Amino acid sequence: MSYENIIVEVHGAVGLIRLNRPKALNALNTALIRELNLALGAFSEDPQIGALVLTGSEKVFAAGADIKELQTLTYMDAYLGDAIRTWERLSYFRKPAIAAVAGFALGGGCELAMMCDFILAAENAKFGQPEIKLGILPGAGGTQRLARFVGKAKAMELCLTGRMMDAQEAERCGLVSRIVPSESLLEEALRTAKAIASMSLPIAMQIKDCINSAYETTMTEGVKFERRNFHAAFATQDQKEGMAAFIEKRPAKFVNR
Ligand code: CO8
Repeated sequence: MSYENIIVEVHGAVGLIRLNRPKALNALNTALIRELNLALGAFSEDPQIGALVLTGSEKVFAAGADIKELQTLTYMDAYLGDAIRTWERLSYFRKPAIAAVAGFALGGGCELAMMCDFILAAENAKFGQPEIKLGILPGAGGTQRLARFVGKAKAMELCLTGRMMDAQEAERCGLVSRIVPSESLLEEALRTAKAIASMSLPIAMQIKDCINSAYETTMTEGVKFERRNFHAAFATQDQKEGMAAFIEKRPAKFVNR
């Protein structure tokens, strides 16, 4: 499969997708999102793939939705075409997904990064939801996910002013899990994804489901959901192997990998 707006690579058990529209600062247009969804579908179905890294270039993750494409959108186009529906595919990707963000992650770019399970940021990363400056609002989950990541006060401030925050501030407020030196961002993201991909895939998927349910449900229901998943772990060969390996003082070799 050849792509024009993304670059797709496989690194062992890790699928890597690079957003690649350098002249438009990786602005996200319909064609790019279509390709991204195709690549996600392929990695989803590929049993060799245990984790995903989504990245941009060293200068920009993505400067948001393609404003030139959106400029002429009418309400009827947006409503009847259910604009943005297709942007959500990443949030349904069931395997662990890491966003490796260098440079700008703005608007839809920040929203795409937040659809991943966690964000690793290069020192030069800059995050923001500047839609208000264009006379629109975040439309791919930005108001909802940002508020859950960083809390109401900062989400309000960022979305209402459209200002950018740097990597340090993003780490302090919980938007990113770690800051990595810019020159080693991709290497570190791949190393982290490979470590995750070496674990039991069904267990990693259950962990992802459980943590995500913490944002969708009550504590009591969430704990119950976790317990059911915990019980189910004992039906896997990977639990037998993981515990046997610990007791025999050897590295685990998970079956579902
Ligand atoms: N869309 C289209 N083109 C863009 C975008 C964009 N979002 N961002 C940059 N570009 C283009 C510029 O037009 C320019 O093209 P050209 O060379 O042809 O003039 C080129 O990329 C380089 O950009 P700049 O010259 O502006 O580069 P700077 O380094 O000076 O500035 C910035 C970098 C600060 C990132 C600046 O480009 C900028 O502010 N970009 C817009 C950021 C923005 O407002 N993003 C939000 C977009 S709206 C959105 O994301 C809504 C999401 C909801 C989903 C909707 C789906 C239907």
